[in-house]
Amino acid sequence: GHRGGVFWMTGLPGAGKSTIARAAEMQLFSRGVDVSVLDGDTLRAGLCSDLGFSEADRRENVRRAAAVARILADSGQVVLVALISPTLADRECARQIVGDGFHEVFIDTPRETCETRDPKGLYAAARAGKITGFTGIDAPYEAPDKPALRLVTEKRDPSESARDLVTFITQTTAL
Ligand code: GGZ
Repeated sequence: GHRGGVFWMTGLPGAGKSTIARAAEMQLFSRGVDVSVLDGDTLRAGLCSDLGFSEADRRENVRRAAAVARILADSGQVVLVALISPTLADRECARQIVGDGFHEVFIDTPRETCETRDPKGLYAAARAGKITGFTGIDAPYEAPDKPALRLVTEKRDPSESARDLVTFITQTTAL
């Protein structure tokens, strides 16, 4: 059967993408599922270390992540991609690259909540003008219209959101 798939997790900075992806990875791993996580931090430390946060660089970041995700999914992996991927057009491009087995997952956390969490102090830095072009403050985020799955994270533990994601993954792939 077709075991692989790409679960493309989009959302604002601080929405919980990476945390939920890592928790879901552990839950899938313990079920014996071949799973990998591609997240912005990891990619930008290596494969995408030449890229910044301009529109063009974000587009290229998304394109590379999609190309890698496709290779991994074609080899049978469940791939969790955790990228802001702020524009509808860039996510549409990712969908084209991945082809069948692309599933958009919206990590739906209001900006105010992300800003309150501010795990790395980047919202505060953006408010203070120390960072410009920060998504949610002075760079756009276009929420998905009809995501395959929406995870509302407010008032819920990341491991609960991860469990919902894992349930969705097992329903959509032949695991
Ligand atoms: C958005 C930024 C920016 C700007 C640095 N805008 O919470 P984080 O810190 O660790 O995750 C964010 C990460 C976003 O990288 P992505 O590759 O997911 O972005 S995109 O899909 O748009 O290419 C954030 C940090 O990088 N960061 N500056 N200006 N996020």
